[in-house]
Amino acid sequence: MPESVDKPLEAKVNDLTITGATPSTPEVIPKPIVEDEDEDDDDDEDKPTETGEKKKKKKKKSKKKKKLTTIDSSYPEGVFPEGEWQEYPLDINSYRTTSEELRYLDRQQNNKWEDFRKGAEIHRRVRNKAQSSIKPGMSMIEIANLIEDSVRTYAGADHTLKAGVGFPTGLSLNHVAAHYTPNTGDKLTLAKDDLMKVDIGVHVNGRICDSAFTMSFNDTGRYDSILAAVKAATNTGIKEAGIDVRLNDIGEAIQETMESYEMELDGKTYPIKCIRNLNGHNIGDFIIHSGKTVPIVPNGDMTKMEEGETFAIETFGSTGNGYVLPEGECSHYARNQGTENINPPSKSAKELLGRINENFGTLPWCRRYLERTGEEKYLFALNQLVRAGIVEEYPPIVDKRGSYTAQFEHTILLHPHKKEVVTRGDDF
Ligand SMILES: [Co+2]
Repeated sequence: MPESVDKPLEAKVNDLTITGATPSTPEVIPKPIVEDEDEDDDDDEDKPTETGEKKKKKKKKSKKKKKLTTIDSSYPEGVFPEGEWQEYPLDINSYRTTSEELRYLDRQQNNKWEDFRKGAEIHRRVRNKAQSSIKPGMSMIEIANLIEDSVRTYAGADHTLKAGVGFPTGLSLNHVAAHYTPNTGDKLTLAKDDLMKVDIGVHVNGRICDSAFTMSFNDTGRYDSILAAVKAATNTGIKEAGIDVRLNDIGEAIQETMESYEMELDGKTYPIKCIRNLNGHNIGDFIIHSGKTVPIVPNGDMTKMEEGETFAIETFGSTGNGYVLPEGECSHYARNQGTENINPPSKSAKELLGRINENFGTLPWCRRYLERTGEEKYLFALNQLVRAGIVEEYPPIVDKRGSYTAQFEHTILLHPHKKEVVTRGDDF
């Protein structure tokens, strides 16, 4: 989930991050273990959806399907697969790789790392299911439910703040780069030539795994070069990231990789540009965009990454302007930090804020999630909270109509001795 920067980049102090990783030291890349499910099972039998009829039909086809269970039942010891390990890029960091003392210090934080690894394993399994089940013709609501119900089932938590969905599932199509998820009543369906960014958040005790990929259903290779460009750019960002690395330098390396690609579309050649006002970001506990911004073009920010930090490294490529603006109906919202002292402007706004705090805290959420808590007819109160500055809205952000945008994203952990691309899988 990217952060968009509307001000000139020079004025920007903190925000998003994006990275991609090129396995510099290919070690073990965890593969999702899916022995406890079959690929088109429905884990959401307990939740009525608009597709009830279709699902019944599917069930007849695959009688052997087993229900998804919690991720804990696959890892009863509570030890989850590690991500991909990479050594830090700067020479001054070479002592870190072998330091016993640093490894000891890292183990002190093991609970935190295990939470990330658990979320990452849920992420890999959910996206594995998404990649095998999502087909053109499905409604966006159906796709969102498939993903989110799987996350909730694997997390198996009795409260949304313990573990589960970390932010609204991004399902942005074509020139829409990010921050689209369907609201209730949305009739949009996925078409064969759509280019869909699937941005999934999974949190465990507030440790958020933020990772995204792009899906194409066109089998003529139409989108191959933009997909290759963005995947390579994200992997460059991941490879360059590390303790003491300047954020500006990561952006510079990402842009160089991304913009070495071009794409031919219906007889015309387009350069693939970085979307320069979208960024990767620090990830804090329960706070998806925390502190530092990881640019995808050089932006003059000489701030360095530091030991112990966690980042989402994400890049966006586009055949359009390489710049996004807000457009369309809003679905994404989050509490603004530091607004605890502002009084909600009405009784209904106060009650709604209570519901938001109790269910999401500072995690981002969308209208559908609010409705799951039992809220209805909340829009007036919600808009009051937005106008009062207590809640921030994050509308869809779009490049030029007719253009195509793609995204890849991983979450990385800056351990004292090495970095861990915790959400890495065998798919991307
Ligand atoms: Co993100």
